[in-house]
Amino acid sequence: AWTKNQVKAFTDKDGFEKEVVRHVETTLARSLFNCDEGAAYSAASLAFRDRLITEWNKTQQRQTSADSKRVYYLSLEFLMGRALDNAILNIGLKDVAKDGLSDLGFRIEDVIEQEHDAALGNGGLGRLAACFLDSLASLDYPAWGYGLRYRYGIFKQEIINGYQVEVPDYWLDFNPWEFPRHDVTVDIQFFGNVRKTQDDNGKTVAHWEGGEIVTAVAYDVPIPGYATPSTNNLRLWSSKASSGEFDFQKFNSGDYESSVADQQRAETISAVLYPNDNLDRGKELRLKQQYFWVAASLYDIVRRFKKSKRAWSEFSDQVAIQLNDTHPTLAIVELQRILVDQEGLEWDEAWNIVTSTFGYTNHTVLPEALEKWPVGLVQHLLPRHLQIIYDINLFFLQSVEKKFPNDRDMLARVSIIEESQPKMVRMAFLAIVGSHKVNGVAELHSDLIQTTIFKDFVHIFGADKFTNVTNGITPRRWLHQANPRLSELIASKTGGHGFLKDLTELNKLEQYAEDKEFRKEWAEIKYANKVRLAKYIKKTLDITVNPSSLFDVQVKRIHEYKRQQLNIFGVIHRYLTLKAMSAEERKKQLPRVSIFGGKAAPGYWMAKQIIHLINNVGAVVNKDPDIGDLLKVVFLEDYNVSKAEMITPASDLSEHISTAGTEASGTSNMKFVLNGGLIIGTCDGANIEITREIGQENIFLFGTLSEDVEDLRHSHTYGSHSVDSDLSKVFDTIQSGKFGEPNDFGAMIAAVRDHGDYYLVSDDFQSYIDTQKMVDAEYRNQDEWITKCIRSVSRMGFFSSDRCINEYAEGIWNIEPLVVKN
Ligand code: 26Q
Repeated sequence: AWTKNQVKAFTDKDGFEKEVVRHVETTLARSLFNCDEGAAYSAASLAFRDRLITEWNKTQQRQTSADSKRVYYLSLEFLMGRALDNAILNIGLKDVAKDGLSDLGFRIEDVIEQEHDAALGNGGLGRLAACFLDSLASLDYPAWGYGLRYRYGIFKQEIINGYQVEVPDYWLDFNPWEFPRHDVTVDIQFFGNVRKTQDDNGKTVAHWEGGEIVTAVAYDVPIPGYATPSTNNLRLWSSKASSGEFDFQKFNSGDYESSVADQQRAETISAVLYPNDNLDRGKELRLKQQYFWVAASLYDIVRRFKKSKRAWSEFSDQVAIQLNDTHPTLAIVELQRILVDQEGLEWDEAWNIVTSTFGYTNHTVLPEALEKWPVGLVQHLLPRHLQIIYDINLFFLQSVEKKFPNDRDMLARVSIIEESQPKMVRMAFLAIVGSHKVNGVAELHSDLIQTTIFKDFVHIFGADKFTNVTNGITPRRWLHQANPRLSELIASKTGGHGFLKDLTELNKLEQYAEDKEFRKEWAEIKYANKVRLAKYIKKTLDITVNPSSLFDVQVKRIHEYKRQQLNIFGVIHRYLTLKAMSAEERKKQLPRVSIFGGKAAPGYWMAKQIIHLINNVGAVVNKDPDIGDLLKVVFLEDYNVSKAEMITPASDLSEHISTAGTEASGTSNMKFVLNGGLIIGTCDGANIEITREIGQENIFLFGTLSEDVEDLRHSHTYGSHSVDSDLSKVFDTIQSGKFGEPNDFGAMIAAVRDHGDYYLVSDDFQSYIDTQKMVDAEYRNQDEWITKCIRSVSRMGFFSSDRCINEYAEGIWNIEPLVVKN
């Protein structure tokens, strides 16, 4: 019920207040007298949402009349976090909102805090999608995001007796940021059979018939660009029972109960986000989610294209579709089906359109994360799609055979169908064959996929099909919003907030790296951010930490490859070292707070053991009177985007210590450096490029190089694997029962000592400890330390998601910004 005329876009405090009051009194039907912070949040959000929708409408009209090419970003995850502060800042009305809310009796910080995170993602991949949406809008690209509207996002984590407990995240209670579009629906078919007929020209036509129908309903979320009126759309699909013939028949025959059951089964599809990060668990419902979302999105995209009345041959001039990992790979098959079965195009013509439309981004080389689906399951759920997959594979293998005659091994290796028991569809191979570009997310990662898991495909398609686009982060959320004081300080020295639009302007800071006064202001802001985190730790965990200590942070999903176990073993080693010292010696040591946070996938037992150990170590260390401030160990509950916004600016040192070659890129490494923290890390993912940009003197690198990992692993299996002696002492202490029931951690120790140490914890332990010693030494020289931080920030321009999106736009999508004329 909004039209252009109804909503007056406010520009000042009075206009904003009027809108807030109007929403409190009418939309929320409350009186101003019982307007609490929650209601103030809702009303302020509705006021800003209305404003965004006005611009959203204009943006869509502009794109339609310009008839420009659009990019569609298909992602099963969008880890958006909070929307209100972001909308206020991107529109540029922080002062208006602040003063307006203050007039109404509220502090803006408290109002912003009311918002529940939109947590429709697991970790890096989902947050990357959210950063990309921000950049696409900020750079005026015509772009849509397509995802699923999960009723439950990633679970809420509670720590009870040191263990992770998962609590459902019901977040849709009241969400002012979405617009239900009950008129935008798509019926999605599952199961059924394929019947083939001949048309008048003797051509075979496939008819997919029967099965069941589930309806997709669109929910639109406006995405504001920063300092531009461009407002893009994120369309999320929600599932509901179809109101078509099937249901009516049941009602009419009095089968009310089974009709209700149908409804619940339909709603199950968009009920919950799978909480696995970098792990594929082949559940039928997950495949249903994928097809449901892909089919609805493609229907929408094709519908929009058809309105333009262009020829099919122009499809990829108008449409680019990016696949965020293999999760939307069925889109390739679905578009081929639409073109061949429904639009009557010849196979080859259709396939040319398909392959010139799609791009595929790979986010992992971990074998356990590469998606595969049993052929039988695909056959049952999507019978026509399996036929098309077989045909795609047949034509592909024929072309391979032509190019590499008599290489049967090659054919078996690259086949989209794995000839295992049961047979499996290899989604990554399907995504490669159906796309015109395949990219990794950091240089090392892109090199690795081209030389290992996708090597054969480089030979088949040529190296040009494969490329790198190093990840980036949006400086709007991760600097301006998360660290407003630092953003202001930078603005005061670089001539305004231009760096938020062109992050390379940060290089103007370099001249102040050794400026005494500037360093002082810089240090004060870091200290204030640490005080805020210390207060939060006190409030939530009742642990007192000294903000003058070195804050050492590792926050990310808990995974063996990310090696939180290496970190906690290092903490135990530090504790033992401190305990062994005389009181005199201890006084000379540098106080440190080790801060952990992150969720374990509910079914990932070892990751949960790691959380348990961290908490148990904290319980012992934090109350040891010999230790005091010298070491505190903190596990922050329920790490999410809004907590990251508080934690990131408070770090002195953050840890990015994955086994070399396992972390595709990492993006929190970029966030921490951008916020004036240094990092300790391995030569992995984007750490390598961060080092190149900021200088190796400004980063603490350690550990095995990726090219040596395989040999080292091999030597563990076939040689004698001796565990580092300091690490052995750590194990002995754990097994003495110092940190609780030693059996609890037996498997964690055995993984290193007895089962081949796949992640090379033992190999890297000594260099990790030595590097941490260097950190201590360097932190003592605060002037030097801050200089390093300033220099690093000044050289971080490359890691803006704006740069990243421009690379996709030019190298993969072939789209241009739609410039807004005033
Ligand atoms: C697959 C099949 C079934 C169920 C779940 C999944 C699944 C879900 C999520 C597989 C993988 C993911 C997430 C992967 C991910 O977050 N990867 C990270 O992507 C970041 C952005 O590119 C990188 O910075 C990280 O290095 C990478 O780990």
